[in-house]
Amino acid sequence: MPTVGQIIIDTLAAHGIDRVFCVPGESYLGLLDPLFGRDDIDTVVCRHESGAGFMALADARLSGRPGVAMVSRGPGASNAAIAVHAAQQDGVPFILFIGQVAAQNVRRDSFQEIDYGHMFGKIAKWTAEVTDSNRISETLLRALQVATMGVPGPVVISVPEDILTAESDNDVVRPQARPAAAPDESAVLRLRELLSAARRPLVLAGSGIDSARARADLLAFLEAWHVPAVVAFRRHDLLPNAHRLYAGDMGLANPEAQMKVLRECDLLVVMGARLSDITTQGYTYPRLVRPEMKLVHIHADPAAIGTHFASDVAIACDPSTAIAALGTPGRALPERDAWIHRLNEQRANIARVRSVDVRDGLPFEDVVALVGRHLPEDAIVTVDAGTFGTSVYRVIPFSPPQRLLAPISGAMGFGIPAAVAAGLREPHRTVVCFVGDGGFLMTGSELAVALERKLPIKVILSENGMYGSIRIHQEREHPGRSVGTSFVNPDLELIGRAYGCAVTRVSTHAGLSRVPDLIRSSEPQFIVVDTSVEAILRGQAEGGPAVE
Ligand SMILES: Cc1ncc(C[n+]2csc(CCOP(=O)(O)OP(=O)(O)O)c2C)c(N)n1
Repeated sequence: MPTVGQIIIDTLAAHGIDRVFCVPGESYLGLLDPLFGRDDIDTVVCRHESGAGFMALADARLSGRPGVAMVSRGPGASNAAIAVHAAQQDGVPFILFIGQVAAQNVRRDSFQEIDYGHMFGKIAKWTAEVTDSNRISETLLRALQVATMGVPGPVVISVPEDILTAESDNDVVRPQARPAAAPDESAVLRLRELLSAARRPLVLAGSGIDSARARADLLAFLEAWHVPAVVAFRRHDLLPNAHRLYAGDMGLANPEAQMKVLRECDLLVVMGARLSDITTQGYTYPRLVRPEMKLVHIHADPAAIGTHFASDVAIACDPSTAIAALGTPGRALPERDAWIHRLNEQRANIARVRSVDVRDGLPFEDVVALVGRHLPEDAIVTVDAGTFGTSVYRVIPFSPPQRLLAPISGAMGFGIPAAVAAGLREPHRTVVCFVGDGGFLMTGSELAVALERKLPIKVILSENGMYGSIRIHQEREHPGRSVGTSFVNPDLELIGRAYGCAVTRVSTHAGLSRVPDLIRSSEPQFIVVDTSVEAILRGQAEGGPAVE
C-alpha cells in the first residue's frame, strides 16, 4: 500500500503540478521521500520559507495551477505565513504543506508544535490536519477544490510526520469535474441594454481575466462594444496599456483630476475583479453602497458580488462566458468618443515621465522609463514593494503577452523569488525584477536558486540607503524627524557577483545607456542604481503618486 506522502505527491502530479518549492524539515521527510527520483515534479530547494511561498505564488500565476510549497513545522510554517497572507490578498491558488509533530504529541505543546488551524484560520481559505491516514484523499480533493474555486486562495494542510509515512488504503486523487456556470438570460439582456444606452461606460477588469484567452476575450469585447477599461490594483498586464481603450489602473490613490472624470461614468461593468479597498480608492469609487452609476458585477464567485456595493446586474460566471453570451454589439452612442478621449488625456498625464534635475544620483523613474521602452514583447516583470515601484506601474506600457507579477498584498520580499519562479517556468522569456535595497535584503538570497539553475534573471536594484516608501510617509506626518527608516548597506555589487551575476552600477544618465543591452543579454545581470533620494522626496513634496 502507498504511504500518505506518496498519495500526496501522486495526486499533485495527477493535477499537472510539476514543481514544488521547499525548505526541508525533519517533520516532513515522508513527503520529501516520494519526490526522490521523480522527473515529473521538479523539487526547488529554497533558502527561506517566505521565498518558497512567494515562488509558489508566482508559479501559480504563470502556470494557472495551484502553487505548492512544503515547509517544516513551527519555525518553517511561521516563515511561510507571509505567503499565505499574500495568496489570500492576491487571490492566488496556493497549497502549503506543513510537517506536523508526531500524531501522539499533537496538542501537547510539543517541540515546534503549532495549531495551524488557529494560526492560519483567518487568512487561509481552508486548513486541515490529517490525523487519519485513510482520510488523505478526501483532504486533498477538498484542498484542490477550495484553492481553485471562486476567488482562488490559500489552503494549509498539516500532516504529522508519522502519518506521512503511514500506509493508506486511499486512492490517488484524479482531477474532478469543475462546475461551469452560465449567466442568466435576463441578466445578459439587461447588460446589453445598459451597454447600448450608456454614454460613459467603463469596464473595471481584475484577476478573473488572468489567462491569455480571457485577455483576448476582454480586448475583443472592449473593441466590439467600444468601451474603455481600467484595471484593478496592479493588474496592468490584462490589456495593452497603449491602446486607446485603456484608461489606466486603480492604484494606491489615483489623482483627483482622474477620479473626477471617472466619477462621470454612467455604467461601471466590473469583470472578474473584487471591489476591495485599493481598487475602490478606499471604498469611495463607486459610492457606497448604492453607486452613482449603474453597476454590473461579473465574477465567477457569487460571494465576491454585492459585498459592499449594490449591483444593478449581478452575473456569477467567468468573464469570458459572460462576454460570449452578450453576442454582437449594437451601435455605440457617438458621445463615447469624447468620453474615451477625456480618459486618455488623464492616463497620458499620469504616465508622463517626470524629469527632475538632481545631483545625488538618478531619478529611478528615468531607469524604469528606459527599461519600459526596451522591454522585450514577451518579458515578465516582477516587482517588490517600495517607492521605486510606483513608476513601474505608471510609466511602463505593459502589453500582453508581457506579464506583471507584483504583490497585491504589498509584501516586501516578493520580487526576487517571483523572478526566480518566472525564470524556471518560462526559461525562454526575459525576466526583469525591480527591487529596492530594503526588499532585496529580505529574500535576495533566493538568487542562489537562480545561480543553481542558471537562470539569466535581470535584477534592477534601487539603492537609496533607506526604506524610502516609509520615509515618504514619515516626512509627510513628522517632517524632519526621520527615525527607523535609514540603513547602511553591505556591498551590493559584491553580493550580485557572489550570485554569479554580471554587475553594473548606474549612477549617471550617461551610464544608463548600457541598460537596454544588459536587459537583452543572455547572462544574469545585476544592475545597481544609485537612486536619488532628493528626487523621491521632492517628487512627493510636489504631490507625486501615492506610495505603499
Ligand atoms: C514584509 C514587509 N515589511 C514591511 C513593509 C512596509 N514597507 C512597505 S514599503 C517599505 C520600504 C521598502 O524599502 P525598499 O525596498 O528599500 O524600497 P524603497 O521604498 O526605498 O524604494 C516598507 C518597509 C512591507 N510592505 N512588507
